[in-house]
Amino acid sequence: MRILRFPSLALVIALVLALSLSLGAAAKAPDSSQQTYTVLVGWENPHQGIGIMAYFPDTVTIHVGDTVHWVQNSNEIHTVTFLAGTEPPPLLITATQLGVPPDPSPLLLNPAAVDPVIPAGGLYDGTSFANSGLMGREPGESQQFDLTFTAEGTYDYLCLVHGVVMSGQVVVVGQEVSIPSPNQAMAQGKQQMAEKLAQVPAVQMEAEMQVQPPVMNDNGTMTHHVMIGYNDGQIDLMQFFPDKLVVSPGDTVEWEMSLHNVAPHTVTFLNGEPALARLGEERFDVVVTDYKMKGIDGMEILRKVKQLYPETSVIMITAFANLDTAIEAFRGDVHDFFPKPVKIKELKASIQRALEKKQA
Ligand SMILES: [Cu+2]
Repeated sequence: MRILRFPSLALVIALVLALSLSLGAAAKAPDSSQQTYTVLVGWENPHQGIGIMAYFPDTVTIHVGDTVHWVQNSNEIHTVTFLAGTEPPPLLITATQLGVPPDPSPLLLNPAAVDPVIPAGGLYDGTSFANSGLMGREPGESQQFDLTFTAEGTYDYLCLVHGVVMSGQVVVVGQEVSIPSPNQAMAQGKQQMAEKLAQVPAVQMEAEMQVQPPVMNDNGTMTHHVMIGYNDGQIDLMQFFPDKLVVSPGDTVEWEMSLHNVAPHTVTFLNGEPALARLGEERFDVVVTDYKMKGIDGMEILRKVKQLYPETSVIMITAFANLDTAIEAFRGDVHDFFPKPVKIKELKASIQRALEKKQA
């Protein structure tokens, strides 16, 4: 069966080729006039926990026959979805609705929202639902999405993860209309990005002002408040406010989701044990560990890393810095050793050196 398909496929290709050759000769506009416009999907600084939920540029004007090429530009997941008049499918769906057991998770990603729906040949005339599927940087998520527009019109799209806050538009005009080049359109996108980034400090301050002050309890202990996440339209701060808190034994810390928040978050304390388990699963270039942790100590992590991957650099941080701990650590071939409080700049520089050493 399979062998039979080849000659027929070859015939189809030959026919298509002949057809396009004859069309090419007859048509006025050659294929080279078809352009590809790139649109960046989202923006993110994962180190600072800042994300921008927007397409850059948010509106792109193209000629009929041009292609729009969306490129994933953040770790945060997004979609590029043309609803064409249909209702947006919810991103999450209950296991019961999907007819699967509610274990281990009662909430699942909705296939109707996260599975790609690509029109035949990537040719889109704006009349049907089209979806990039889940774009992201995890395995199984797509990094790019392309559509070639075949009809004049204005086509709105949005991200099913972030809703209408994150929306864009493709304006398709006839060949006779003069429009910005792909480079000019990208420059516009970069300009929009710079404008959004300039708003981040103000949003950061807005968020910090919403944190509840600590409260003194009857027994003399304190209750501290930490706000989780903050979102101001397209600017999303994936941070804890404050991100560092000094408390006394007996104090309580209450974490609360910000009312201005769109993304799900967790509050998770990692002790050494999960880290040790992960060391067995994959190789890391650099491991940063505390010297003393609940459950396991940093020396044990250091030994395990060196035993499994002698080339991995280990950086140790400790509040119990004295000569003995330092000697013990350096004997165990630690790359660097920092007493607390750690200056982040120094830690970054140390990680950088460790990475360079590895590449050398
Ligand atoms: Cu999004």
